[in-house]
Amino acid sequence: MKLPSPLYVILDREVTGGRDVKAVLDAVLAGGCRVIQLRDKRLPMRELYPLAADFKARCRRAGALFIVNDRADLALAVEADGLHVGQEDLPAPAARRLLPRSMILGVSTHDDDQARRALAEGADYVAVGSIFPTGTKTAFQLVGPDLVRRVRPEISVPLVAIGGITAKNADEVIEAGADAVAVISAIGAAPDPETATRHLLERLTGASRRRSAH
Ligand code: TZP
Ligand code: MG
Repeated sequence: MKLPSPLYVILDREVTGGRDVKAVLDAVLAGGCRVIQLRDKRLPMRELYPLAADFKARCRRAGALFIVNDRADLALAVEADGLHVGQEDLPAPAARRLLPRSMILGVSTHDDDQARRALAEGADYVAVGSIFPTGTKTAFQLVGPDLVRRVRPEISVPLVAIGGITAKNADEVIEAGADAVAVISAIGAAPDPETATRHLLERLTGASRRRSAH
């Protein structure tokens, strides 16, 4: 599997402020991002389900992947393109058994062993973080771009860096070997999410090009 864009935007209503999260999604898609995750740790499932179904439809129209955070039941119910689980969620092997083979499974990891295990357990992409300090996740584990560098040779699937990544530090993460970066606040909290998406995508594309030229 190859991710369709080097930018993976996670939309979380906790950072999009009072704005309509669907309008923020449309802006991110208009800015060119083609991997979207819906993350919401508070909304009751009765409200989360229609929101996820709407996200799915908007992503489909734009040709973007739609990934659901945490909840395998929701991912299956809306026929999302994928599910993302962390170290405290449904274990990857159980998620893998539950999901159709065509559904993408992403796994968050915070050290070398977890990254290796995620790959062995059938992850279609492996996320590592937090690369930099972040205000979005409480009790994050700071791993630095060095974890990307260390695990890169072993991770044969897309490697996604997450945590505190912005247009200012994204180059460093791509140079370390990430295929993509996942961001929450850099886009979700931006005053103009469409322009912020375009700008971050340009940085990532430029950095990937420079890396392959070496
Ligand atoms: N996992 C590791 S760091 C993080 C998650 C979900 C938060 C990323 O948010 P931001 O705003 O891009 O730093
Ligand atoms: Mg989770």
